[in-house]
Amino acid sequence: LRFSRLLLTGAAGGLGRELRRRLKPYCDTLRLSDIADLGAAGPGEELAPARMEDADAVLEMMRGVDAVVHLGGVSTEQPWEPILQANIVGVYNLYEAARKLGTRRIVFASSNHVTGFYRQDEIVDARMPMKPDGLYGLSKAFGENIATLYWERYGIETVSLRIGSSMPEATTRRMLATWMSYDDLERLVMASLTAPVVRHSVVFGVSDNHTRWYDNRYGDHVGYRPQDNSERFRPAVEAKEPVLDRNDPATVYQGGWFVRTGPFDN
Ligand code: 15L
Repeated sequence: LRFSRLLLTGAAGGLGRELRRRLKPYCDTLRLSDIADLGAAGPGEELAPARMEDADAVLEMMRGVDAVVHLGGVSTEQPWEPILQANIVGVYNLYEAARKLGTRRIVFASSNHVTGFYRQDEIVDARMPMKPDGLYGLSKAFGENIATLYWERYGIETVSLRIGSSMPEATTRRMLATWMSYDDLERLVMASLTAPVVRHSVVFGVSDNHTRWYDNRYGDHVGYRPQDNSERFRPAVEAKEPVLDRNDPATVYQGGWFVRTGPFDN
């Protein structure tokens, strides 16, 4: 066992439910947080539900953990207020708690939407300027920037995972490039938790797909080596989407439909 106590936030969400069972073997105690129902604590689990915008609750949630896998917060394009609270105030509260408690490492679920306004015929690496494709991507850009600040000032390490589309199957043309299997997700999170030195590193979270938009050279030291490939879904995807509208922004840009979601009337 590498960790005595690991915290997983967003543990009731799509990726959280997967990682809940996959991370347990690597720690004595897996602490789980979410605002949605987490069910009962299993063996070696403990529940610590907290609203990310509640600084006191976040501090308690973080007390005594070796490291954090932070998936909590809003995971889609939404109006400003929920994004501000969960993803901006919430991530500030997370890093402040890490500073006060001396938490060593955070694995931050960032998103491909930090760079969603690059085109699908461009290759993006972690040093290219961010081009968020909406308020959600903007909030993840904030999360990556606060990670840099807290590394430089306080020595708290972060690996920001610019996750593509981590789902059971690739079901669209876009997902042939953005898909990451759950097995590769586990590989990515474990590499991020265990790499000896990461400072603040940015890794694109995709499988070893033939269609490629991302260049992970600046995150290779983290040691993530994807082993799956979306190619086996291609025949079904091409049958379902034989022709794409090349004038549709969702086809032009890496962020897909996120680039044309909203604006919202708050
Ligand atoms: C994300 O960041 C979302 O959290 C996820 O639900 C997917 O929509 C994914 O991006 C994607 O771009 O496919």
